[in-house]
Amino acid sequence: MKTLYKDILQAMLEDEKLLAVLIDPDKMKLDHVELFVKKVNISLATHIFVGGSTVEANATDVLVTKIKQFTTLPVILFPGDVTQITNKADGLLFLSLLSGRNPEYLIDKQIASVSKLRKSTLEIIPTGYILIENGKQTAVQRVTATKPLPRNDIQKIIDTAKAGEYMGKQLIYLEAGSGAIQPISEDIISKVKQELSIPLIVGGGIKTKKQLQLAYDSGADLVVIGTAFEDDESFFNDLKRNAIATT
Ligand code: 1GP
Repeated sequence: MKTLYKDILQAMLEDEKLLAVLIDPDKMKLDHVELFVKKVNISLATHIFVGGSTVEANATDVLVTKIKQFTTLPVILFPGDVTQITNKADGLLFLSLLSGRNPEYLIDKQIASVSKLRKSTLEIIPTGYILIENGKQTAVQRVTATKPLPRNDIQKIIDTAKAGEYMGKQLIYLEAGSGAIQPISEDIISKVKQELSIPLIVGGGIKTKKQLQLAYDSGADLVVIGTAFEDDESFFNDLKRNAIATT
């Protein structure tokens, strides 16, 4: 049963906040997966996302197989490329980079993925992916050869997100870029959220519990965190399942 999207939508309607831990196959050592995923299991995380900008072919398949041995959390692919699609995951963010003007990332790679997806059992979730300027060049920017939307052009950001919804995207993902110095601002999150009736994902540069809470308070339905866990796994201690509920 494909209920990933239904569950995200339901969480949004009930104002239950979601957290995805992003695992980059390029950075995660296979012999560390068990320990890492066990920490994820006892944290507030509700999802595991797997993906990266540059990943060796097959690495995602091997990694997802291993992750699935140690968790019952849904594993969703957040692919940087067609080679990162594996049927071992539960779902796939079918991304279209709406902030950029590179047809490769708007439609060509999506077409190239169809032969793989046609046979797969993955739940495919159409997602409008919007990169916002963050003061330094990000991997997404470099790999996709696109410009992010200027962070001070809030109307353009809102209209891009809304256009995504009109196009039929089921999720909008506001991305500051992996390891961003500044996460997406509260102002941008809240203004985009006000216009959308679909769930809003926010990621990039969130490193503290306070920043996580601010993103939620501003209207993020699902927050993605990767680098902060890669840099310091003790961050999981701040995000133990019962810790935030009492604050
Ligand atoms: C990157 O939004 C994700 O695509 C997560 O970013 O690695 O900075 O947490 P961080």
